[in-house]
Order: sequence, then structure tokens, then C-alpha cells
Amino acid sequence: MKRVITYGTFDLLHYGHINLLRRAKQLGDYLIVALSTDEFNWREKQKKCYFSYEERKQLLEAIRYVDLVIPEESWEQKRTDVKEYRVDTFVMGDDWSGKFDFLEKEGCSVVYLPRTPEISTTQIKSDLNRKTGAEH
Ligand code: C2G
Repeated sequence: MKRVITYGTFDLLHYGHINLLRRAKQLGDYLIVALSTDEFNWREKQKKCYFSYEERKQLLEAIRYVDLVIPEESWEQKRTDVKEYRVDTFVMGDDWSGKFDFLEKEGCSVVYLPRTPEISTTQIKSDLNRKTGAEH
């Protein structure tokens, strides 16, 4: 069984995330998603999520491509995760290109997939602000 892992916040889940998860699953048979906890997001990415970790986890677990969701609590855990979960392939969108090549030393392949253009959580939030602003 080929095991794949990917990491992210996945807040305001959108089709760009789904495109990533679908292609990640196509690289193996079992897809693990390490989901950034609320604390990790705030401490390390200064991201205040709209949905809580539990809500984001519930959304991801409903996606057919996702087999397991685990918490991402630190930048460093990737090295131990790939060993503990016997990961064959580590996948991220190419906005992270080159950042995790060191994981190849842990015996797993590292794949960066093209991001889906034109969609991001930031974009959604600013569009909504503009639209609701326009209504007043
Ligand atoms: N993504 C994508 N296309 C988009 C938006 C996001 O392919 N239009 C991908 C990102 O490249 C990432 C995944 O979807 O691989 C999750 O995106 P985010 O939730 O924004 O993840 P990020 O905040 O980059 O956290 O340790 C790694 C971090 O946890 C990654």
C-alpha cells in the first residue's frame, strides 16, 4: 500500500484544496492529511482560522480522497511523521517548492503540485468583504 501525506490549514475549504487532495491521492492508495491546529496556525502562520480545528477536520474527513487526518502542531514533525506513518510520498502545492526536499533523506519522495490559480482563502475573504461592503 502506497502511503501519501500532505499538510495544510484547509480553512474555508475550496476547490483548490480539493484539486490538491485529489492529485495527492492519485499518487498512492492511502492519503494522510496533517491538519494545522488552531494554536499552530496562530503561533506559526499568524492565521486566525474561520473554522476551528475540529470543524476543519470534520470537513476533510468527509472528502473521499482523505483516509486519515492527524494534527499538525509543529514545523518539525514532518520528519517523524513520514517515519511513524511509513509514508512513501510527501506532497505539497508548489508554493512550497523546494522547502521540504530534506525529507527525501527519510526515504520518501517529495512532490510539489501546481497550485490551482485564482482561488485562495484570502481571496474569498476579500471578495466577501467587498460584496458585503457594497450592500451597505
Ligand atoms: N493549494 C492549492 N491551490 C490553491 C490553494 C491551496 O494547491 N489555490 C494547496 C497549497 O499549496 C497546500 C494545500 O492546498 O499544499 C493547503 O493549503 P493551505 O491550507 O493554504 O496550507 P498552508 O497554509 O500553506 O500550510 O506545514 C505546511 C503548512 O501546514 C502548509
